[in-house]
Amino acid sequence: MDLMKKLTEDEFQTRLRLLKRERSNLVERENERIEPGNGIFYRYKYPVLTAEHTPIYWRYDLNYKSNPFLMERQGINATFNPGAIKLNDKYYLMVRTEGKDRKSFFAIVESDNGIDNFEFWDYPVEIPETERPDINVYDMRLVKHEDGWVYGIFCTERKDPEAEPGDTTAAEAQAGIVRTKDLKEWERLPDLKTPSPQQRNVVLHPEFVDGKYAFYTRPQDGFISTGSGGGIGWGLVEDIENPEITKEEIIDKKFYHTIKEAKNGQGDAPIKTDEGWLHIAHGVRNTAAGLRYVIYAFMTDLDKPTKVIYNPGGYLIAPHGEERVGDVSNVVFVNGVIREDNGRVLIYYASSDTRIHVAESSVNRLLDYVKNTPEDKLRSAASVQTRKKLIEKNLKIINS
Ligand code: M1P
Repeated sequence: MDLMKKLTEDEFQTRLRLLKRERSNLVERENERIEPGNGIFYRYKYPVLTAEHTPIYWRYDLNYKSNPFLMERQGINATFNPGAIKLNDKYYLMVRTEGKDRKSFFAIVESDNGIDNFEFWDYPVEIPETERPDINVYDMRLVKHEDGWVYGIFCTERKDPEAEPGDTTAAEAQAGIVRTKDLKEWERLPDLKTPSPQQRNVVLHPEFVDGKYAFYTRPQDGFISTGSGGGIGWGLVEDIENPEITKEEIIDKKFYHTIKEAKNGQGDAPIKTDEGWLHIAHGVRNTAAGLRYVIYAFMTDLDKPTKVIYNPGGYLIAPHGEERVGDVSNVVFVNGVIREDNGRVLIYYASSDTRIHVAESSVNRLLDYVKNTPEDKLRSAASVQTRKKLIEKNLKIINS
C-alpha cells in the first residue's frame, strides 16, 4: 500500500471490516478458568477488558470524507480499576477508561456471565460536576445501599490550590459522590469532607450504622504519600446530601515490613457473611523497582465493623506474568467485587493500571482463607516457626 495516498472507498471499507473483525474476535472470545488454581481463587486466561475492547466508533472517525486514511482519532490508553455491580442478572463494570490525553472517565460495560463478552454501552458516563470542576475522575466504587440508591464513590483529582507557582504536578485528591437508580442518570452530591487534607479509596458501607452513613476512608497528607494517614479509616456521616466526617478512626493500619508498609486502601464495600464483614483491599510496599501493589483480605466484626477479627498475613493476589507490566508496573488493584446469591465471588482487579482481570472464588473459600491463614508475625524467625508447624503436621500424614 502506498502510504502517501488516501485510501480508496473500497480500501477504506476493507480496512474498517478488518478493524471490526479483530475487535469482535476479542470481545466474543470465551474466557477459560486456569486450573488447578491455589484453592483460594481461580484466575482466568484472558483479561476481561483491555483498551482494544473499546468500540471502534469511540476511537475512529468512520466518515470516509473526514478520515480518508481511516486513522484512530481519539485513542484509548487503558481500561482499568472498575467498580462492579450485579443488577437484574447482569454484571456491570464501571470502568476507569483513560484516553491518550491521560484523562480518565467512566464507561459502563455489561456481560451475562461476568467473565467474558463484556460490551460497552454506546456512550461514556456523564458525571455532573460540582462548582469546582474535576480535572480527573477515577476508581469508582459502586455500592447498593440499604437506603435504596446505588452510590458511586470515586476519586476526584484537581490541581493543588496551594501549589507553588510553576509546580505543574501538585494535585489534590478527594472523594466525589454520585448516586443513581439505573446507572444511567447520575446525581452528584457534594464531595465528602473529612479531617484529612486529602482522601482516596473511599468506600461506602452498604448499611446504616447507628442510623448514619458509614464510610471507609484513606486519609493522606499528600497526593501520593499518605504521610500521617495511617491506613484504612472509618467515619460516620449524618446527612448524605451534606456529607461530612468529623471523626475519623483507623481500623486497618499500615505496618512496617508487611505488604501494606507504605499504604493500603479498601477495595469495594465489604461482603456481609454470617461470620463478619469480609474485606478485600490493596496494600503497597516500596521496592528498589518502585511501589508494589498487592491485594489482601481481612474480616471485621458483624456488629462492630471497626473491629478486625481475622487478619491473614501476606497477600491474596499479587501481580503475576503479564500482569506485572503496564503503565504503572507491578500493580494489582481492586475496587470492584461482586458477591452472588449462590456465594460465588468475582473479584475484578486491574493489573499495572492497564487492563482488567477477574478472579473467581466463593464466600466459603474466602472465609476459610481469612480464618485459617496465619497472621503475619512480623519477624523472619516467627515466620519460620509458623511454617514449621505446617510442615510437622504434613510430615506426620506423609510418613504415616
Ligand atoms: O498506580 C497505582 C494506583 O495508585 C493509586 O492508589 P493509591 O491511592 O493506593 O496509591 C490510585 O491512583 C490507583 O488508581 C492506581 O491504580
